[in-house]
Amino acid sequence: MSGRNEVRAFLGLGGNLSDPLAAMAAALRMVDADVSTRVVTVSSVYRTPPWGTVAQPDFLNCVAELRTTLSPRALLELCLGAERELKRVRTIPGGPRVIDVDVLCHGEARLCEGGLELPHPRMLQRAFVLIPLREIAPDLTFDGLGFDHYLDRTDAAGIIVAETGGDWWKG
Ligand code: PH2
Ligand code: MG
Ligand code: MG
Repeated sequence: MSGRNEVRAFLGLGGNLSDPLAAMAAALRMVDADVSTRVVTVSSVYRTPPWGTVAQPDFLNCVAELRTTLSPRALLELCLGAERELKRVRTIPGGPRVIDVDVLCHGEARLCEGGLELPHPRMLQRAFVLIPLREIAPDLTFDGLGFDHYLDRTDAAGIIVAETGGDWWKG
């Protein structure tokens, strides 16, 4: 694929039921298998305390950097397709799940329409996204501010590396 029309995009993955490590690896392989999309860098896997008001098990989380020629909407559909393939069942909002694949950002896209808001509206408040994202893309800024600014305002307590390095998802 020519790199000319490719956009740099980031996904956030997580899960806390069954085997989330296997589910995240399978989801990344599905995304990478799409002809219009390749996974270029994956973070370490982090074990993270549940964020939010639902009492639930710890999560495993990671982020991935992509190159894609898909539109934001088509990339979201690819991610939702991977969730469906992995038999994600939606019960309690924000509650336990086998797999969650969120589009964090898509190039410079800023949009808010029909279930898709970019950059992801809550990513800058969530250490379970910021810590793995800083690991693979420390140069990123949001509204002109880098990771230190946002991480100072989040609670990173209890987040630990569960799988080091970016090759754990390869088959
Ligand atoms: N996802 C949620 C709710 N809370 N907490 C952690 N640690 N990691 C997640 O991925 C997560 C969460 C809903 O998307
Ligand atoms: Mg999510
Ligand atoms: Mg989601």
